[in-house]
Amino acid sequence: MPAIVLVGAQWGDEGKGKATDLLGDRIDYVVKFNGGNNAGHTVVIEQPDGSREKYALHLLPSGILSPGVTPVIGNGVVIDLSVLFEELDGLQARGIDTSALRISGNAHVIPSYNRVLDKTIERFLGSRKIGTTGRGIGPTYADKMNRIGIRVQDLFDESILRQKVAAALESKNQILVKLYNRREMAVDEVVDEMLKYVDRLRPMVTDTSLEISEALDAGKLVLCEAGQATLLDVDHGTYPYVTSSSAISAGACTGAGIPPTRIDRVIGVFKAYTTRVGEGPFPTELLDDSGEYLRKTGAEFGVTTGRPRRCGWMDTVIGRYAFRINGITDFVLTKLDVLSGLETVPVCVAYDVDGVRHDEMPMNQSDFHHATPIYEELPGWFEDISHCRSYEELPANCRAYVEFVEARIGARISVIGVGPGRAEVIVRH
Ligand code: 2SA
Ligand code: GDP
Ligand code: MG
Repeated sequence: MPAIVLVGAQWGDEGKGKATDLLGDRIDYVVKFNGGNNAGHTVVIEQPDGSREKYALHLLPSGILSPGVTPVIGNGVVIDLSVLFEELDGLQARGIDTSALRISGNAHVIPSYNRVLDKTIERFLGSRKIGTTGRGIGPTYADKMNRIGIRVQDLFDESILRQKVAAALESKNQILVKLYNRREMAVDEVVDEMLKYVDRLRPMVTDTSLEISEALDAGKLVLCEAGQATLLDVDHGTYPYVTSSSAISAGACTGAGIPPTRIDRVIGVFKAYTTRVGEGPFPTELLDDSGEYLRKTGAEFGVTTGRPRRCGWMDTVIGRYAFRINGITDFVLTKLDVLSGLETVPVCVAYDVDGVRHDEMPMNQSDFHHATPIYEELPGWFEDISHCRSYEELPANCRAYVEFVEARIGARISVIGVGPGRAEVIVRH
């Protein structure tokens, strides 16, 4: 059985959590392959009594909420151990069975000094800051590349763990104390914090790459779920305003340990407008009342940090780029309901960069910073579409919007979100 990869097609918060949850009853494994607790995925589940249960997942894959799904934290993830157990305890307290969770022994652990460094570096960068979530993500991936990272498997040999932490602290303390005037950290304090979790962690740790491969051989359906999104990818995003991991579909290969030949479907989650948290270029950003309208109507605030998200119109240049870079086979278009009530809906179809039209993403960072959107204005619709469950029920202008976006991106939109709830979707294909 082939694997499916699900990615964010913009700057994150497209509704990947909900999209994963929708596939919950069809998949056997859900694998988180990049990022850590910088992610914030919301899943809203309608209850039989009409109430709604809302879950916010950070480190755990969203598929953990579906009974019968085996959740996996792959080798490409960076793990804050205290968050891991806090999140597990929180779900267990709400009656979710988390006992099937598997964690790769090759995943890296976020040591306390990297949380301190992430926040300190951002403060020192001042106006040049990235706008990180402050969770220690960047410094931990940097340590991985520098070969001074601490992996989950290191926790099971205290003497090796001490040696590795001591080696890392040689340079970390120089940076903390000499560069940033912070206090020195001791090996014991770092090691003791990690060892607190060893007994609970041990039974969850396996060779996840092997287990996923065996599951695929046995005909199981595996969904690899990306954190963050295409334009936050460390290679293909708006560098340096990116996260530090591979958030595109190819990241599933390295971050889950599966070969590309195993993947045959890539689902791209795309919001009907655009948002971004943190710094960096954003051509269709609206700094006026329309931006405020989208933020309020779409409840655009960070799930992890609570930061207000920057909002702007749909950008199909980005959509085409995400389609190409990820090899997207199907798009899930979310939050279409948020656009109800607008006289016209502008859609960005190309950029003007210093007088030159660009139909594709400009190659140079500074060109992207100067890109001004070229819009086409589509007629809006006023009906509340949250009760629509079939494509035909959508107002004609709303369908015209979907089909216009489809044509500009060059890919089919298979699922449309018309509300945050599990049931608030239209499945077209
Ligand atoms: P980091 O912390 O090193 O990964 O930050 C680097 C950039 O990546 C962005 N980033 C995100 N963008 C959107 N959503 C994310 N998750 C949370 C959410 C964000 C929140 O779901 O709302 O609560 O603020 C996420 N995680 C990282 C980040 O803004 C930086 O631009
Ligand atoms: P993720 O990081 O991609 O999983 O997305 P987030 O959970 O950070 O943000 C998406 C937000 O949109 C959440 O609050 C979801 O509950 C909500 N959402 C998802 N799909 C829809 C939709 O179709 N309509 C509306 N109104 N909200 C949605
Ligand atoms: Mg999010």
